[in-house]
This record gives sequence, C-alpha cells and structure tokens, in this order.
Amino acid sequence: MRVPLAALLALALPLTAAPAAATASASATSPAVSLGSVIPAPVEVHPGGPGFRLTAGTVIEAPATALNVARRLAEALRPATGFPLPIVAHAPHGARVISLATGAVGARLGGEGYRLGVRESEVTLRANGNAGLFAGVQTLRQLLPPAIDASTRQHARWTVPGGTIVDYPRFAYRGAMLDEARHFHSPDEIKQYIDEISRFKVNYLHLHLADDQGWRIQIDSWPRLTRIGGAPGTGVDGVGGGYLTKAQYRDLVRYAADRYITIVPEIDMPGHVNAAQVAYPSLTCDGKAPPPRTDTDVGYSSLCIGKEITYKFVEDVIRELAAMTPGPYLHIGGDEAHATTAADYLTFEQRVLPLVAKYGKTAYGWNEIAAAPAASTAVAQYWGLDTSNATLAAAVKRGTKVVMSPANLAYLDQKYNPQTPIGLDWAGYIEVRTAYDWDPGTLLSDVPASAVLGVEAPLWSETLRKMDDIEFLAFPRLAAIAELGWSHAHSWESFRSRLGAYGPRWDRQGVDFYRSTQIDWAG
Ligand code: TNX
Repeated sequence: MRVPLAALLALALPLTAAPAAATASASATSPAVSLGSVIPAPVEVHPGGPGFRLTAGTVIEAPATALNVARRLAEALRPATGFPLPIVAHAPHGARVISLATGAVGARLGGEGYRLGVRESEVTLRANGNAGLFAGVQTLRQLLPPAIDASTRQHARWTVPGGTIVDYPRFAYRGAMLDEARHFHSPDEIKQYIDEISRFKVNYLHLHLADDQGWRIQIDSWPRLTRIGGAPGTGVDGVGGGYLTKAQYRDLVRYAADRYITIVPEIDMPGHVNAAQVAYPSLTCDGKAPPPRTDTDVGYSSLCIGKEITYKFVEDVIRELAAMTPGPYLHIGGDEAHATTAADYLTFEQRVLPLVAKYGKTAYGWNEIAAAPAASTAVAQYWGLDTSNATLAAAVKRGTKVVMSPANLAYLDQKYNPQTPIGLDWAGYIEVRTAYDWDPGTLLSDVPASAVLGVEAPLWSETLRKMDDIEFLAFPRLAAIAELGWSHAHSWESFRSRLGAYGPRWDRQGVDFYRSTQIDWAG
C-alpha cells in the first residue's frame, strides 16, 4: 500500500481544529475538517482544544432511551471505519467514548437542538430529546472525514476537530416532497431518499400519493383505486406503475420516524383526480369513465362537487389515511382545480377541510385552499412565483399557517439550466444560488415570518424514473433549502464553500449529484 507523501505529512499535524493550511495539505485519505464545515450551518461554533480521534477501541455510550439514535450513529460509522463501535450503557473507565444523553439542556435548544462537545478524550452529545440527539449525530458525521473505500481505510485518521457546537433550528417544519403519482418510486427508493435528506436535518417527508395518472396508496374501502390506478403502465408516458400497500406505507412511516422524519401523505383533490375517476366512474358528474391519462397536462379533472358519493369517497380516504399516519398533517392538495368552478371549489373545501380535523389531523393543502374560510385552522403550502399573495395573506390574518415552497426557488423538479437533461422549466431555471438566496420568513411581503412554519422542497416526478434522477435534481439544491429551514444565519459565500467541501461525501455515498459550476467542488 503506497501512501501519498501529503497524507503522511497530514498525519503528523496536530489534531486541533483544522487550520486552513491543514485542510489544503490533507490528501483524500485524511482530510481535516473544520468544526464549522457543516450543512445546515450551526448556530454557534466554538473551535478549540485538541480533537477526538476515533479508534478501534472507541465505544458509543447511550442510555436505553437513546438506543435508536446510538444505532443510527453506529450504522453510519461502522462501515466507513471498520471499527466495532459497540453501544454500551456505561463506558469502561478510560475508554475513548462518544457519549449520548438526554436531559434538560435548556429551553433554547427546544426539541431538535443539541450541544456537541469535542475533547481529546470524548465526544459528548446532549439534547432535550432524541430528535435533538439525531440532529447532533448528523453534525458529528460531517465532522469526520468523508468515508473512504476499504483499500485505503487503514490509513485514515478518523478525527473530529475540538470545540463546541450549540445548535437548534430556525423553523419547525423542514420538508421534502416526493411525487409518487407521476412515476412510482419503490419503498426502497423512498427509504434511500429518507436517508439522504435526513443528513440535512429535514424532518418532514411529504408523499404526493395520487394524481391524474395514478393512485399509489392502498385504500381498502375503494380497492379499484390501486388495482386500476396502480397497475403497470400508469406512470407518465405509460412507464412504471405500482402502489404502496398499507403494510409498506406503515413500514415507511416507521423507517422515517426512526430518523426523526414525519411522513405527510397527500391525496390531491378536487382536481388531479383522473386516476380515481378511471377506477370509479361514479366519481364523475356524468358517471362515465374518462380515458386513463399518462400525459403531463394538469387542471382538466375534477370531483363532482354536487354528488354525495364524492364526500363518501373523500371521507373514506381521509379516514383510512389518518388511521395509518401518526404525524399531525394530512395534505388534501387543492391546487390547479381549473376544471372546478370557484363556487364549487369553496363548497368542496368548506366541507372537506373539517373532515381532516374530524379524523384528528391538521389539514394541509396547496395555497389555493386559503380562499376557503375553513382554512383558518389549516396549513397552506405556498407554491406561487410572486412575492405577495392577497388571498393567502387574508387567510393568515384568520390563523392559517404557511409552508414556503415557491416554485421558482424551491422546486427541485425545475431544471438547473437549459442544458439540464431532465426536469421541467415552467417556473424558471433554478441554479444552486437561486435555490439558496432567499428568505422563507420574508419572501411574501404580506405574510409575517411568525405565520411561516417552515420550508419544503417539492420534487415532482414527471421526468424522473430512477433513483439517479431523484438524486441529480435533489442534490445539491435540497441541501440549500434545508439550510434555509434550519440555519438562522444566511451567507452564500459560506454555504458555497461548505457545499464544495461536502461534494466528496456524496461521491463516496454514490449519490448522483449535480456538479454546479457555481461551486468549487473538493476532489
Ligand atoms: C404544478 S405545483 C403542479 C404539479 C406539477 C408541477 C410540475 C402544484 C401544486 N402542482 O401538478 O407536477 O407543477 O412542476
């Protein structure tokens, strides 16, 4: 095994918070990471003192109540380091330890904040609860060198720079959305996406489960929805198809919860319902089945607002979805209902928004729902291109909360530039800087920051067929949106340099990210 000279020199460097020169001279086998080089940027970073070196003798100490987080940490570090990293309740005296514990660490840290201390002898991670510990684990992972392959593993120095980080989120809601309807992505692909977004402290995954092309979630009381709407060939261009069984959905909910991510299911209505009407022609006004559609038009279908069976259908779906969803939100779409009259739209929303509350959930919908008075207790997801919205602003005065997903800034399905091989471009091109350079709290001039729950990055899947497609459009922009949701400070230059340093991690994880020319990617 030949070790490059630069690597040997880097090994001789002291293990303090990495000075810039150390970073530059470190080879790929032992890059020194600086304490602040974390995405999303932490609130407080205090470098200082000798760092911690992970060795074959390191143990992870955690109480039984934090075992889940300890397992996530061990799972992340064992394959990369080859170290056993046993999880113990009490570290033996003198052991090098990564210690996790929950307790009262201050109201300022809330449910998701954490305090990370790195000394020569130990790493201590403290939080009010496990969600905070998990967030701290994501930070700790980024403070270790990017994982390397097994052939060079033994030469790596698994060091964490010394110092303290105190961190907590700006917004409570930091989401990603995946469209399962236009192209179905398998449970394993969704899990992979969950893993990839959880690294950036995203805490909600919204699944768009039905649209004109297909229906992707089992509903027992209306079985033809998936039998017909989830059949092979129901993806855009007749490609793919499929649906989640209830067991698969519940398994995803658990998998996400183990990573402190809450699933938000969406059934879009009263528009975007062609697949449901193909399966059940009684849901159209004339009772005739429309043709199945696998093109990408929008705004042509509508539930029949005057028919009672419409509300039986909607209530059954909401009841079954609510029963398998422990999270607080149930998304009922409401966008682009161009085939529904404005009066019918109001009638429908006034009746359906309260149904979500009837089954114990907070109603969530695209910002068009704000037109209905019943939306005062709902969350509206803003997807417009403007910097003010009178209808939404009026609803906010009545109590509506807002999640920000402006299509020209936060839509992950939009192309980066005219050459981007996949994606759409109706909202404009979204380069990394465009995705980063805005403020979810102040973008809408007529909506106060106090009404903004957070931010979400939707990924519509008209042009996405495989995992690589998801990754290529999501990364790096998802990291930018996640930072807008988590970090209190905002600096493009800082983000740009941390993102450049992050690139090798995606490379080594095999994540097919977009190498934007706006970023100086580390090798
Ligand atoms: C608009 S944004 C839609 C979706 C499409 C998307 C494509 C929104 C609430 N509706 O139906 O998939 O554009 O970018």
